Amino acid sequence: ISVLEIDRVAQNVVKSHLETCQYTISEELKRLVWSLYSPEEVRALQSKSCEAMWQQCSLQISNAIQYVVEFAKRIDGFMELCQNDQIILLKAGCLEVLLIRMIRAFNPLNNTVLFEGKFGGVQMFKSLGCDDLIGAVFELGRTLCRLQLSDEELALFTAAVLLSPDRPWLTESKKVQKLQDKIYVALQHEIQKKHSAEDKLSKMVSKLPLMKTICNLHLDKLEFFRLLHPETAMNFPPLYKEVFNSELQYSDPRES
Ligand code: 4D8
Repeated sequence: ISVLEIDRVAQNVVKSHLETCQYTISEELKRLVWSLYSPEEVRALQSKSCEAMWQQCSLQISNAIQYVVEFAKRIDGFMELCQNDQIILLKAGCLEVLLIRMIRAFNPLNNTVLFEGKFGGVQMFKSLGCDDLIGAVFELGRTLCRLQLSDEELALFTAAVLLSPDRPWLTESKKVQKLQDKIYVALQHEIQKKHSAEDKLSKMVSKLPLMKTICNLHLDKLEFFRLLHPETAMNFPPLYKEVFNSELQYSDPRES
């Protein structure tokens, strides 16, 4: 594998990320950091019903997933995988990608995250009744922010996570492995260019288990919520339902 090819991989992935990362102008995000939910607004969010807050969060997640699907489609090689594998990779990886993308919208100085235009802390998610899940998400936000990833590193890391060859039921995991290998080489190369700490990549990879825990916790919470409020869960956004339904069915998140 040549330097030329590594550069091509990096350029494609970074371009795809920048085109699909929602908040393209980081200046815009920096400005938003100053708009915090007021205590009254936080109280209003807290006094929402559990169902209404779940609906609101599933909508936000579903909206963010659309950009992740678009990101995946633009990564060279992804569309050449069989349709079955494309769906498996997206279903398995898109929450992890969202959680990594979250650092762009996370302020570690006051532990707040961007949610519908303003920043707020863990308390604003109180009515979800998922304190452990939210706690873990914010902890991940803090630890990932400490790594101070550049947009290039973020792009390559999310692409590598998406192209994980070890997802269950992949039919061409060798092909996925080859794509991921190239992306990791490009990521290591990018890290070296910036003269960052040598162990930055291993530090990034060491956060993957916490992400997996969060994904499983989210699925558990969703399953429980569905038992308690089946009619609300039925009205969740189609893309959210497709990506996170537990039943193995051949739905295609790229179509929504
Ligand atoms: O760019 O799309 O504006 C989180 C959601 C991020 C969940 C979103 C959320 C993001 C997960 C709302 C609820 C991450 C950005 C905004 C909305 C990802 C929690 C916080 C996107 C990056 C920050 C900024 C609640 C956007 C984890 C769990 C959800 C349940 C349904 C219980």
